[in-house]
Amino acid sequence: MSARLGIAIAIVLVLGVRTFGAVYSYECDSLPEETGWTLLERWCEPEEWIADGRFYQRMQFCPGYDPPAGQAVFYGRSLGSFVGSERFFVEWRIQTDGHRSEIPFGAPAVFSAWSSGSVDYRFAIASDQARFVRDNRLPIVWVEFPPIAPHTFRLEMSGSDLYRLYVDGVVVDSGTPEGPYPSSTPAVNIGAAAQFVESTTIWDYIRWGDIPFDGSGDFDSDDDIDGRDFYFFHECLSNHRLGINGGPDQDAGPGCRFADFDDDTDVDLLDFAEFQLMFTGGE
Ligand SMILES: [Ca+2]
Ligand SMILES: [Ca+2]
Ligand SMILES: [Ca+2]
Repeated sequence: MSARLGIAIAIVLVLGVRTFGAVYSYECDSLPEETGWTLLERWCEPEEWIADGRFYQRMQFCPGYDPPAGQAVFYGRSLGSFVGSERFFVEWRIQTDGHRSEIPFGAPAVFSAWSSGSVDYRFAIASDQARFVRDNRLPIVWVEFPPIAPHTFRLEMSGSDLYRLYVDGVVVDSGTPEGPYPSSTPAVNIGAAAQFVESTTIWDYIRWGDIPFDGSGDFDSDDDIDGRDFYFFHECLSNHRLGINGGPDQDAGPGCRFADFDDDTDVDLLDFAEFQLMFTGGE
């Protein structure tokens, strides 16, 4: 590793990675309210904590209340600064042991990119199934996946032309959106709740912003390749998760196309060599 990259890693560790360039990133190394999220609802004092760069939400029943009235917490954050983005993504990595029978009740885990207009992308996520709703007038999309493992959800939007949903690197739904997004006072809400079954949900990260150009090395689309980009490049190089792997001859997944300099879908040491050549170290 070059001295410049060694320095870059140190910079990233200090910065902790927040809003920069055209990307926002919550890496779940502190509680949401400590990083600018707004508490929307907290019912019956559930336990929440941070461990190993992950945000835990333990949802239990509420003493004195019969189900369905378990604990719940929801947070929100504006997407206002991204209105007009032509190539927008939201990506989050989540694990929950919550039961799928909770989904009709808006539990066990929820993620929504919503607005005051007609365009919403709303998810209820259980251990082995997720429900994806864009509009109550449109068909519900159900997604199945292996239980109680971290899963990577990624939604890409191109203006009014296309939305595409990936789970663990595989396209599970796509089509023409009802309009461009982010638009009409957009925001992201996240949270967890227990209605009839208790659960623990673990968030690893939540990110959104302009989709970086393929093979650019510039994750945050700010026209340089620096330590901030390296944080995400290194993740792509060393990834080992369901359907998304770093290293030679592995598909590194849609979130890592920016790191694939030679356009062969993997992120390996050949890509790393190119990243080092392109590294500018600017801020
Ligand atoms: Ca994390
Ligand atoms: Ca950059
Ligand atoms: Ca490659």
